[in-house]
Parts: sequence; structure tokens; C-alpha cells
Amino acid sequence: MQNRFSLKGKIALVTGGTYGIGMAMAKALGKAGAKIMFNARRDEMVKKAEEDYKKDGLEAYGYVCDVTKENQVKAMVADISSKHGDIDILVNNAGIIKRIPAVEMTLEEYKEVIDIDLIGPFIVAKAVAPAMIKKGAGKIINICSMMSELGRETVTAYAAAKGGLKMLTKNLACEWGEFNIQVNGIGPGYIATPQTAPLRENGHPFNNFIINKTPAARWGTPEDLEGPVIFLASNASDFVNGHILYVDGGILAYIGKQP
Ligand code: NAP
Ligand code: GCO
Repeated sequence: MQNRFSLKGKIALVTGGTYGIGMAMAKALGKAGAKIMFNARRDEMVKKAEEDYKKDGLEAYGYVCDVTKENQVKAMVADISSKHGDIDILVNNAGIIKRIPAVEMTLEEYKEVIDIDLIGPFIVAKAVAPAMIKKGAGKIINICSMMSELGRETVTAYAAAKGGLKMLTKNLACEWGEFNIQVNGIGPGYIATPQTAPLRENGHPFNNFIINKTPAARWGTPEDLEGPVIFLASNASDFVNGHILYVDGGILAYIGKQP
């Protein structure tokens, strides 16, 4: 049974793997046997992350690549294929959020979130799919969100992107399932990373709000996503397709603690 979860000999690309959820998932995939490829936009962060992976004894190769730039993505995928082999596992993790009331958000701000969080995953999936189709196997995991299902004030662009990412996941699953490519999503709950730091720190009321909305009564950690990503990246999930696995401590099941 353990072999079902082994990633030995696999090439995994995790976008946005320089810190946060992406790095945690990439390290998990590496510890399960995969060779890690990762990318982000800032060269200094890519270099720092490579050192971090090495400290954990993991073989990881970083690329400075913006997921919204198709030419950069194609060049990265081609370089990985020529130096290491075709990508077996793609985790579309790179993403941003802008917390701005819709009426105040500029069109440029809205488009930037959609570009990175929804168009980026399409660009990268489209770049890795031909080799997966040729091989007759592949795993694509899109990192969705609570906002793939729920809304809240100030995150309109992000919710639109993550809602779209849920349906992109389901539709690619339909289109590529016959080639033995499983396309699924992970929907993390509220996870303690730099992205959510403004909501947790300096006594922000959102901190207790989320703890009261979560049956697990805590914020998630990036490490909480290690098992789910190994499951969806491994043969253990070969008949799971078009599924969004929510790793949220129960938020989506809960009306919230009685006052
Ligand atoms: P984070 O701490 O802000 O890290 C984001 C990562 O993505 C960084 O490595 C960043 O590096 C990279 N990135 C951003 N834009 C990029 C681009 N255009 N091209 C390439 N890389 C890019 O975020 P996180 O909290 O770890 O979240 C990771 C993913 O999980 C996101 O998709 C987020 O929406 C999702 N998520 C987060 C939570 C949460 O509570 N934290 C919950 C649900 C879902 P550079 O800036 O250097 O490019
Ligand atoms: C917010 C948070 C959330 C989390 C995550 C929840 O401002 O509401 O940033 O959007 O990032 O997506 O699943």
C-alpha cells in the first residue's frame, strides 16, 4: 500500500514554491520521492529557497518565471524536460490576493489577480499537458480556496479567480481524463502564511473570527497540506478526478460558534 503513495522517479513542478504553502507542498512531494522543480518571480527568493530545500536534503531546482508570461513558462517547462525529464506532477500554487472593496478596486488591480490566480494556472497546465498526454499519465493539482465556494467583503477579484479555478479544474479533468491525467484541486482553509499575516497579527479581529468559524478551532499550517498533496500527486488517487479536496478544518461544514 505504501507504494501507492510513493513519488519515486517523478518530476514535480510547484509554482510559487519559494515559501508558504507552495514550499511546504514541494517539500512533501520531495520527501515522498519526487525531484522538485519550483518557480517564482523574485530571483533572490528563488536562490534562498534552493538553499532551504538543500538544508532539508531535497533535490530542488528553482526557476525565475512569472506564471502569467507564457513564453517564460514554455521556456521553463522545456528546460525541465531537457535537463530532468517531462513533468509528471504539476501543482498550480502561485497566487496573490488583493483585499480592496470592489467599488474602490481599479480594473488593473482586478485584472492582476485574475491574471495570476486564474490565467496563470491555465498557461502552466497547457504547457505541461502535451507531454502528459504523450506519456499517458499525469497529475495536475490546482490550489483553490474557501473563496472557490464562499465570498466575503474586499476579496472580489480573488473569489472570482478561485471560483473560476474550481471550474477550470473540473473542465480540464473532463478533457484530459481519457489520457489518464487526473486534474484535481486542493482548497486550503485559512492557513498561516505571509499571505494571511495581515489578518492574524496585531490583534486583528479576523484572527478570532476564523478560529470561531473553524471546528478545528485553529488556523491551518502549510504542513497540514502535505498529506493531501501527496495523495493527489500519487497513484493512490488514480480514480479521483475533477475533485476539490477542502483542507479547511471544517469551515465549510460549520455555521460558526454560537456567540
Ligand atoms: P504566499 O505566501 O503569498 O506565496 C505566494 C507564492 O507565489 C510566492 O512564492 C510568490 O513568489 C509566488 N507568486 C506570486 N505571484 C506569482 C507569479 N505571477 N508567478 C510566479 N510565482 C508567483 O501565498 P500562500 O499563502 O502560500 O498561498 C499559496 C496559494 O494558496 C495561493 O494560490 C493562495 O491563493 C492559496 N491559498 C492560500 C490560503 C491561505 O490561507 N494562505 C488559503 C487558501 C488558498 P513571488 O512573489 O516571488 O513571485
Ligand atoms: C482572506 C484570506 C483567504 C485565504 C484563503 C481562504 O482574505 O479571506 O486571504 O482568502 O487566503 O483563500 O481559503
